[in-house]
Amino acid sequence: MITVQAEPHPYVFDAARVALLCIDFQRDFVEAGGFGESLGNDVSRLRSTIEPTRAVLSAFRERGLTVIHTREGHRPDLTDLFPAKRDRGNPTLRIGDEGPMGRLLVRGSAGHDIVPELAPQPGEVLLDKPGKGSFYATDLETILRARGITHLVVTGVTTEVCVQSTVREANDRGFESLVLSDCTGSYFPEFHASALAMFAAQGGIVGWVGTSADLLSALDRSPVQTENVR
Ligand code: C5J
Repeated sequence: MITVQAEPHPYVFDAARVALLCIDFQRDFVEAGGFGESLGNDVSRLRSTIEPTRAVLSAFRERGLTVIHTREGHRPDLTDLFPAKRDRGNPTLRIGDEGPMGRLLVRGSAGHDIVPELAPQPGEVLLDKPGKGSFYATDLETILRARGITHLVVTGVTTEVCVQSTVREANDRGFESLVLSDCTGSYFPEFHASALAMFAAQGGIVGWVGTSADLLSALDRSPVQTENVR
């Protein structure tokens, strides 16, 4: 078992039963000209998440552990886009409209891709989702249960939107999540801080919060048995 220093208390997991979740590291959220910027956000605030996440991704890859990437987006005909989602945000530029990186949050557009630094590799799960939570209208739960995954190390953007929805959905389904504070980010530093505080409050009511450095040192201290690990 691997033990990571975390809040509200150490997070303990079996490498054969853990998955790294990389949520929505898409150009549309992280780069200029994408959906995030169309909403008036300063997307440079998310860039600090990339390097620590790249280090965690490398550690999981080196050990042959499960890696899952998600992308938020919609079918080109937008048949999976509720007005309740479409009609929010910038009224002059909406999901599906043409932006500098192609149609905003539409599958197949350049902006929908994951940033090159964190691009999925063959053998890793790539999951497209129409909502904010990664379990909503996807087969994520089936994939996790088929692999015997019980624990999730969570990275991604943005902390208080897709990360928060996913971690809450995971908790309701019985998965134990460690959210990495430096591998998650928000356009609003105060929302990042309060979302993390909420996860770990009340004895970890939603999950654990830790850092990439503490996770990496715990992995280095504990040689992983690669049998049963994908
Ligand atoms: C947002 C996300 N912020 N991936 N999506 O709309 O957090």
